[in-house]
Amino acid sequence: MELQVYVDGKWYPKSEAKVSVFDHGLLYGDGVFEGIRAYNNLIFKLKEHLDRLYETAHTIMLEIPMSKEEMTKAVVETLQTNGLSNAYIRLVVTRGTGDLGLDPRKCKRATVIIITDKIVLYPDELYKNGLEIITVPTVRNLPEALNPQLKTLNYLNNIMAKIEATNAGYQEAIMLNFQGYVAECTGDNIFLVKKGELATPPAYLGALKGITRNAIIEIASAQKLSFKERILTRHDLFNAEEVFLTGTAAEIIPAVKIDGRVIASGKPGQTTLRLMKAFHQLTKSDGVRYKA
Ligand code: PXG
Repeated sequence: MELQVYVDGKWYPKSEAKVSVFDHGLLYGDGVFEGIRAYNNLIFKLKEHLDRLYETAHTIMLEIPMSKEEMTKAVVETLQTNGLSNAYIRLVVTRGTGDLGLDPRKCKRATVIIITDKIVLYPDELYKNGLEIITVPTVRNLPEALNPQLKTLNYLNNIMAKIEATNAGYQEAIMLNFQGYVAECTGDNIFLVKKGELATPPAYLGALKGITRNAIIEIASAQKLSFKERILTRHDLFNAEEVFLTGTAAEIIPAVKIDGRVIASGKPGQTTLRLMKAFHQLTKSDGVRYKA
């Protein structure tokens, strides 16, 4: 059976799930989204993802036409319909169908889409040996223009950076903020370890408050690993003992070479490996269960 996609209260086969060409999500990138994962019938950090979705919607004054409880139920039912025990969940809420003008008041009702699909995993080799990444010219959006803490459908800033990385032969890019400080990657947050201390840039300097980022900060605290949010420069990354990226898709992935500089030994570090293990443990136990 074809995968079923939820659109506004009904399920459609993947090939028939559609929105209007007048949907402002398409015309203007006017909408919000989340990327979530389910591990062994548990939806990881669903509450945190829904909180971020609804907060972003609140800021852009987009009314999601269902409560968080109704959204939870719809996500659960979509996973059950598709019989997926391990899944990538894409929740999208667009401004809805309007006219060709910008005015969101013309869109009478937001469109809610829930896609659940098999997860495409990065090759094992990258987790074992680490990624090589580069800094790209495109800087992260200014918080005063389009705050990177908003997870909106306007992802061109990140896509530009991704293109620059792939053109240069790399899979992921470091994005600096307008001041030249390290912000984040195109779809991941970034951490370093130096003198036994874990650090990541504060979100207000131009990063998404990643849910994986937050999980790592909590694990670090439980493990009595010292942690600070602080300003980071490329120099700090080049001279770190360990660097790794975090995100729902990638989970935790070591970075071993940045802009041609080998990071420490050039191999994933002990702290990174320890955090990876604890994170995998957490995904096995933490989450909203949707199947016995
Ligand atoms: N920063 C940005 C800009 C992101 O888009 C993260 C950090 C990590 O956040 P979470 O909450 O997932 O730990 C993201 C996550 C992909 C993909 O295919 C990634 C994201 C969104 C869409 C696709 O890698 N974002």
